[in-house]
Amino acid sequence: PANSDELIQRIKERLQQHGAALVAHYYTAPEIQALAEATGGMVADSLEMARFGRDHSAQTLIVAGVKFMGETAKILSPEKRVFMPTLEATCSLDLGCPADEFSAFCDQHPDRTVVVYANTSAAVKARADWVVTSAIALDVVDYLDSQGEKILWAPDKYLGSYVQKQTGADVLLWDGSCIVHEEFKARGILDLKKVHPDAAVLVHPESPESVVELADAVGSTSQLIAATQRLPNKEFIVATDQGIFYKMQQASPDKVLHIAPTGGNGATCRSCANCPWMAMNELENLAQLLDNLEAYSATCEIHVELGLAEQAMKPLQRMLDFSA
Ligand code: CIZ
Ligand code: SF4
Repeated sequence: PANSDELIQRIKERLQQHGAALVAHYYTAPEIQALAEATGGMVADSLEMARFGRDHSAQTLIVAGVKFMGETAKILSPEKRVFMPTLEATCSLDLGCPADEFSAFCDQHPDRTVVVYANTSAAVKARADWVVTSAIALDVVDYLDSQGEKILWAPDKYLGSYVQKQTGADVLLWDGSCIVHEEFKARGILDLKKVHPDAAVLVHPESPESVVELADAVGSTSQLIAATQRLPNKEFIVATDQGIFYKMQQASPDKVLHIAPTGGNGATCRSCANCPWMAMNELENLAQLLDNLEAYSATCEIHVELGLAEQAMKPLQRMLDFSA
């Protein structure tokens, strides 16, 4: 088998040959994020990935992340070809919100404005009035509340109830969750804080309420990275996917980062707090894909039916305009 130096070299050459740009999510493996950086691509959250892909001159985008991120990139750039190392990389929030059931739920509540998280399929986005990421969920719902609108929120119930509490809006929740974030335990974080009493706690709002309550800062991936620069603490306990440590440590090289425990006993854990679908993005399958894009079109290329893409673009465009 090829060693990783060979794979990295091969990937770099092939990206150049194809004139392709590699965009990677914060939760992918460090070597994938490093490749995106080294080749003029980008490491970002889902919205910034899609925006970067849209604005980049490359006609071929390679998205290292999970499927909804590839779909969003394709919806924003229908004229570009979008490939992923594997289309099997999905997300428990996307899986837990099938478009037909969701559409029926919306039909039962026609008086509510439908707000969906970015972590959803193109078909679910197409049924929504608004798409939001965790970075702007509070601002958008605050705005809708000020307009007197009642909200139907999907799919993440933890993020939804966080948004409901912060804004005071009338929010009806879909029952979905992230299998990574819902495993963080308040008890474990409190135990770890005894060992690191000066550490600030950073929490992604896909985590359970009891964990959010312990946070010194709650926010999206990019907001949590910024918090390590903004807060004076030298140490942090971080409740989000541990893939984020690559960029977080880069942003704050002199700070000490601890992964928040997912068990109840305060023990740190190396294999947990790591999304199994993000981990499907590997040097091997990335290199294979780039060796022959056409051969992998059936298993790795994102297609979103044109009418569906146009429908999904409307709530996405609303979000882009709102955050502009
Ligand atoms: O948990 C995720 O998958 C996140 C934070 C996605 C994103 O970048 O918005
Ligand atoms: Fe989905 Fe959670 Fe994985 Fe993010 S970390 S892709 S929300 S399962």
